[in-house]
Amino acid sequence: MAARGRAPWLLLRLLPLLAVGGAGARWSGEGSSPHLQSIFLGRCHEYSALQNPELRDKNCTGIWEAFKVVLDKDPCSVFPSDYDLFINLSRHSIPRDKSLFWENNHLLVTSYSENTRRFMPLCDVLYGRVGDFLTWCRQKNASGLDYQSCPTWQDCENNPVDSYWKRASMQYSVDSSGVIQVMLNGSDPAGAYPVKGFFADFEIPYLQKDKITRIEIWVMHEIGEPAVESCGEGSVKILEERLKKIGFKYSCINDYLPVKLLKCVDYSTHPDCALNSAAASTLREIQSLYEEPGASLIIPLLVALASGAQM
Ligand code: ENP
Repeated sequence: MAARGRAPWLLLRLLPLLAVGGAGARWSGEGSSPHLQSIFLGRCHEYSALQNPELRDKNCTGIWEAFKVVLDKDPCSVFPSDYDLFINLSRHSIPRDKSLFWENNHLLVTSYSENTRRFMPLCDVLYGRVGDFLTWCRQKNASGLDYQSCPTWQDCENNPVDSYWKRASMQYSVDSSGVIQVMLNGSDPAGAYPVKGFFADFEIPYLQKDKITRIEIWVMHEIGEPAVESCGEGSVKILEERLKKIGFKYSCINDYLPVKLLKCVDYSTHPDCALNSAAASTLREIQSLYEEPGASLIIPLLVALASGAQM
């Protein structure tokens, strides 16, 4: 009786392991997302009909048809250019000053961008939205999706999901303009700016210098964890030097306050989230930005404002 009672429990524990690249899986990544077509079409219709009605003429069925050609291809032979038609059909403009690039901050970016209301990161653009959080690949030697595992960059470079994000990233960069925001994670042990990654290899090179006024880097740190890197340090310094060399105007802010306040929603009693200390650190940020000849008059004014304001 007891043994029979444990069997379903064991099965439940083992099922996810088997489903996500578990025993016998060919590839190291998760398998294709169930209901891929329905999710894709649902997201496309919701985005184009409700969220951005300027896109109401987009043909979601046609966009899906263009996308799904990769589902018939060998899962290690899907190239960014295989998504050209999909991108051309789903492409739309990105509002000036609203682009938000990032690394290792996916959920924070999703919350902060507020479904395009505040910013428009790639996953809030139609061609990024339809694939966000999803995985897809054909079986290696047969037609039909592989629901057990899909290749990642560790298995082969030209896998369907990486090639999709590469192609989408390039388009997003080309279409971005005005002030560009970049949110990095200064608590990541591997460094805030991956020198090889989507941002470094498929976004920075495609930014259009003549359309961009400046780049603002936000280095966010986990609440209560040590800062691994901050502005001017380690890989962030490498990024700053790269942008300077290309000729972009840029600034770097540690723990950009609006985003920090959002993080603090989950740590409301932590000392780092005490509102006065937030005000003090913002003031330090502003001071460091204005510590230039001629800016000295601004600082006492800000100090007076902040001490009176009791943030
Ligand atoms: P990670 O590894 O932190 O997060 C990957 C997760 O974010 C996956 O669930 C992925 O969806 C989703 N995602 C959303 N937008 C992108 C994206 N744009 N992208 C790759 N994955 C994305 O993110 P990465 O790998 O460092 O990528 C961050 C990049 O996204 C930055 O270049 C940023 O500027 C860009 P899925 O379908 O793979 O499950 C481009 C590449 O926007």
